[in-house]
Amino acid sequence: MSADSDDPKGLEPELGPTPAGDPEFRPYRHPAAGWGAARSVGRFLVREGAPVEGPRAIMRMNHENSGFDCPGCAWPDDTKGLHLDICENGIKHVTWEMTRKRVGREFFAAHSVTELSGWSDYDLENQGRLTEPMVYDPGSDRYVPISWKDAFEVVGGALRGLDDPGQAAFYTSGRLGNEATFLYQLMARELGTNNLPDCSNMCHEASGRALHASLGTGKGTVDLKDWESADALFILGVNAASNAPRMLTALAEAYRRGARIVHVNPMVEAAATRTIVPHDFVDMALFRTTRTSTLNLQPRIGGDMALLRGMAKAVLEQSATDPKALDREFIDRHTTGFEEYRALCEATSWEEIENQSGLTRADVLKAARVYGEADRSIVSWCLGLTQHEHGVDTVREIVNLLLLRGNLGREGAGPSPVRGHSNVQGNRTCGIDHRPSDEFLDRLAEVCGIDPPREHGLDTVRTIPAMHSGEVKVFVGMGGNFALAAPDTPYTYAALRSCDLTVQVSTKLNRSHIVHGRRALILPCLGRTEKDHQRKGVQSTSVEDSMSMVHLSIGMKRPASSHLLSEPAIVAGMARAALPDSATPWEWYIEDYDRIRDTMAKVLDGFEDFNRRVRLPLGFRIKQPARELVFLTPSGRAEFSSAVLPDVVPAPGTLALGTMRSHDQWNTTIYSDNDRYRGIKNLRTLVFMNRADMRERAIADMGPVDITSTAKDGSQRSLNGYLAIPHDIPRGCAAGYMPEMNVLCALSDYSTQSDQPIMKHLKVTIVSARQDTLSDVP
Ligand SMILES: Nc1nc2c(c(=O)[nH]1)N[C@H]1C(S)=C(S)[C@@H](COP(=O)(O)OP(=O)(O)OC[C@H]3O[C@@H](n4cnc5c(=O)[nH]c(N)nc54)[C@H](O)[C@@H]3O)O[C@H]1N2
Ligand SMILES: Nc1nc2c(c(=O)[nH]1)N[C@H]1C(S)=C(S)[C@@H](COP(=O)(O)OP(=O)(O)OC[C@H]3O[C@@H](n4cnc5c(=O)[nH]c(N)nc54)[C@H](O)[C@@H]3O)O[C@H]1N2
Ligand SMILES: [Mo]
Repeated sequence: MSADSDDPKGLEPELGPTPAGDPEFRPYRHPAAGWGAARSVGRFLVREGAPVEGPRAIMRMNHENSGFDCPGCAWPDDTKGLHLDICENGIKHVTWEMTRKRVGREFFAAHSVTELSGWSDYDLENQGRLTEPMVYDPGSDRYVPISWKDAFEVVGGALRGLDDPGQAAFYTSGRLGNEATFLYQLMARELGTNNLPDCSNMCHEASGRALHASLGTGKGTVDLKDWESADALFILGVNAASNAPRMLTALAEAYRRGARIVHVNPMVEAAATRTIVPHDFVDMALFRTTRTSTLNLQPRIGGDMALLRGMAKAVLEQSATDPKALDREFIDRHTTGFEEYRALCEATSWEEIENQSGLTRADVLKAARVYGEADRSIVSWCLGLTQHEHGVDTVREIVNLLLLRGNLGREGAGPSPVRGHSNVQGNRTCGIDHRPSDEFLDRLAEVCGIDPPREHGLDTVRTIPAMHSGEVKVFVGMGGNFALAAPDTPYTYAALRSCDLTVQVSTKLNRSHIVHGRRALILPCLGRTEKDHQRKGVQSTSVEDSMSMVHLSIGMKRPASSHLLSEPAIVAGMARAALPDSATPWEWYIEDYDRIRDTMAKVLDGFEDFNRRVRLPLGFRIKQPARELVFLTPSGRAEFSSAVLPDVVPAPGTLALGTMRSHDQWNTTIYSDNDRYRGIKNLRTLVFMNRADMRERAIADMGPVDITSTAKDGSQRSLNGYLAIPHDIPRGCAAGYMPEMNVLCALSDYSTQSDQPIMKHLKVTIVSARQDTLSDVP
């Protein structure tokens, strides 16, 4: 199941037909990005009423020191002063925030919450920006206005009234800037809890834990410069054209300079074909496309670890005759566990590798050859690798492979996870962690004069049953849309509804406002594009991208309403009400965010001289010890792992189903029901299947199907009446959209390695709905 070409001048991507593939399938009518993207953006700007302001704001996006950071993905900003370092989805994201539409008190007066619960998620968000704080009034079943002071008192009163601070949970969605993040965790810890679930618990927890165990720090080690000098790029489990579109530029540039690019994904996504580089005006004008792939491999869902093991095995076999195949000096000087790992690779048979990866040995060897021939390799990955039972082992296998050839701590080489939300990495750096280290807590205690709890707190999957059982009574959501993002939708709804108080700090109306606790608050905040005026003038916040660059983001737009507060100010307001005797100068911090940064500089590693360095062009890079070949592991070395391959082959009659995003959505925010690169229009209730799997089940193209998942504990969940779409995906695999498919994800099905919900590998049966109905007829 591969397609490759070593001919750099080749014009047509050689992508199929493949043994697993579908010879009738040709979805890639458009190259990624380019004019299709431009058209889509144009329509979107008009729809959101921002045809003039939108473009003006976009020109200020991701500019060193003078603009705001794109609130979209966490791909780093261009380092060469690119003037249009933007993408279709970033533009949609910004425009969605800048919409002219408003949800004011009249809206809430006109619609009861019961009525709104019948609205679609699209319709809820599409009402526009929230404008003032609202509180749920059970008598009228409506949200009614409340002053900020009273709203803070509701939160403060509820938190003060708890028997134990562990009865509160503070969720963070990865958009929150560093300064608000720091204050938020300080508030939780001053109250006395580490209950800090975050979206990272569903996202890259596996990457953090794996990199920590292997290299001593939980982040990637490379930056964009390294991407520019790698000889080989391996891209695993990322739909880059939709979810990290600015990566396309890096891929196109890599292709042009002759680098090899290997995509590993059960689905051949648009980024694995060709692109029109959106800021390259000559390309745009001439419709000139650049290839972004030299080899595509389509493993089965969960088959990546076997592929990586096979590549390592091939490198080790090669080393019997070619001493340069391994970097022995690096292995001896910087690593431990090599002999054990070598023995494990030898003991893993090719038959097992083929069976578990779903790839032929010849295909695995092709990837191994690219790796073996490259002096500098980068391996990059996203959710296709992490949201699995064995996500940690798989990411550690990436590191194993890199270590074999010393692909670490030098230019153009290393591990490079693609993070999700624009500041999800910064959230963790600045203290959002339900398992904080003692060193961090010691520094926090010393600098901030608090006595933080040492006991670990609740993560996302543990917060939900705790709310359900009444153990957690107050839920605060700092952004995000917990009700829909979390697994097991009906159970999560029931959990939120069991709370005494739910508080959502948000920019737009969403399901988490409609599915609420006995008491509920909506606290509307400024968006990242908006000017944040405080006593000492206009404030900026900082964010950290996927590659550990920290830089400032300054809003430039007039706020959507004069009643909005900034996120730091909302945290401070809640904290002051909850902690009336607090010694923390909450109000003083809000007057000038430089003061927050001065405190952060004393608490956080790598933030020395924060206020000055964050104002440098492009900001500063947090030092990555592993990059300097300093390993903060127990052995002081990079540690090979030796995990046996998991069995990922679906049981007879079942399929492995992965949930993922369409091109036109941002997590739980759906911009439209289209998925352009996969050739889908106006449909989300679908499941992509291999045509042979469909035939075997007598499912017609676009035929209605019922999907039933079976959890580890044997419980079952179903979605009915979905439409089956034949797609180029290996046999035994299926895919559909989150968040709708969270109905199929059992809360109890989280990885024992990472505690992440297993959102990319559901065990399902799919039957033709018609056939099912017929079988019910006596
Ligand atoms: N426009 C846009 N951008 C986004 C987001 C968004 O919703 N919209 N979300 C942001 C967030 S929070 C995140 S975390 C990232 C998510 O970015 P992605 O990880 O790209 O997100 P998904 O859509 O879940 O896509 C997962 C990809 O993994 C593949 N895959 C599934 N199972 C496997 C497997 O077993 N092995 C391999 N190799 N591949 C597999 C799927 O085919 C798909 O291409 O994007 C961020 N950027
Ligand atoms: N089945 C399945 N489920 C998944 C995933 C999957 O792949 N499959 N992916 C998981 C992943 S990776 C993630 S990250 C989570 C996402 O989980 P979340 O981060 O919780 O969800 P989002 O959809 O990003 O949140 C959207 C809401 O954020 C609010 N918002 C937008 N901008 C701002 C802002 O500037 N400030 C504040 N305070 N609020 C703002 C708006 O009200 C909007 O409605 O979903 C997870 N769920
Ligand atoms: Mo994410």
